Amino acid sequence: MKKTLMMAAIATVSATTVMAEEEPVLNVYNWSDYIAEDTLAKFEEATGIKVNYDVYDSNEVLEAKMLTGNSGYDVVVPTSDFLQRQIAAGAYQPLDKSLLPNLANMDPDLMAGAAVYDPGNTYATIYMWGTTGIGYNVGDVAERLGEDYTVDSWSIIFDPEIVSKLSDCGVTMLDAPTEMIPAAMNYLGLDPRSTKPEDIEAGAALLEKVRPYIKYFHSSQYINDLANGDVCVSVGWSGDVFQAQARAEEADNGVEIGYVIPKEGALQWFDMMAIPADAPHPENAHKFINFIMDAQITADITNYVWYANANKASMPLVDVEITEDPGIFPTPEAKKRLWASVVYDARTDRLMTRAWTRIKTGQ
Ligand code: SPD
Repeated sequence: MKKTLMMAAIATVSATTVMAEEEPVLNVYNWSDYIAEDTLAKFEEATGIKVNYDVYDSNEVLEAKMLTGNSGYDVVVPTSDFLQRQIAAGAYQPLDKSLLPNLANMDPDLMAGAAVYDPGNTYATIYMWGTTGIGYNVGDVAERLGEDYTVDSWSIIFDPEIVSKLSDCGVTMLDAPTEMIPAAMNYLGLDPRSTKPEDIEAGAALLEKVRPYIKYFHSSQYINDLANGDVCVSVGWSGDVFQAQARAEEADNGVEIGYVIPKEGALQWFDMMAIPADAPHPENAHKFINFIMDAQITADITNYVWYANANKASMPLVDVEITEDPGIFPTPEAKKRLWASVVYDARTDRLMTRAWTRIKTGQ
């Protein structure tokens, strides 16, 4: 055998050996409140692979780990705009699509939307998607703004006259600068996708104006707080607000929670499953991603976490109260008012982060 051929043969054998030797362990890092109760147990039972599962509630936290490397995670779930930046930094390995037959279940239109951030869907597939809108306590808002008041506008957050009347029952915002500042820009009639420093500063100035009426900035605490009646208005992620609604119903505590995609529009985002470049168990990672894309498994997750999925084959298995809820699957009319997240360059990112610190600390 020629030397090069022999080397290639050895490489193939050792690669096969490495694959065969992968320990039955998988380290997953996902958003909090984002999986069905039995998903991991079902995966473990089906594959014999033990899952270590950690959670986060911020893209910035995940990004810091991905850009540092050596996270030890095998599957992570960045939002599409952050994913694009992390792909450019070499943080992920391309998916081996031959190991993902369930990709056939995915909705081609939604995957094309995600491909804007990851051409060819090379590095990631959609986990769930949603919108960033307003969760509110129906009774508390009616008490303060009147029975006839309709919650349908960002003015409930961004108009000082209105939000000041709600601050006693608790108004909260996501701790997510790249979502809150564009929402404020949009309310001002500016392009929420603009990266012009003056537009970003205008959005930040509006946030500073309403800052005195905001109880806290946090991206997961509001679920329980809304459900328990401890806060009354939260800028939140669609499914999380619906989970608050479900928890309140379950507790039978008299709290009624609504979710609205404001008439001025809202952010639509995709959360993507990806495998870090240095994942210790890439073969198990592929098994997990393929398992999640099973129609029944995805439907079970959507039915539990109230987030829209991009798995066309799962739709008949998703509860009708979910598929027909316009807060979860927006109507074609509402879809026209959604904007897609922007991938910010380092300069704009710094500008946003600095403005955000100023807004949060009130300095
Ligand atoms: N509890 C799950 C929250 C998922 C939120 N995804 C982040 C979207 C960022 N735009």
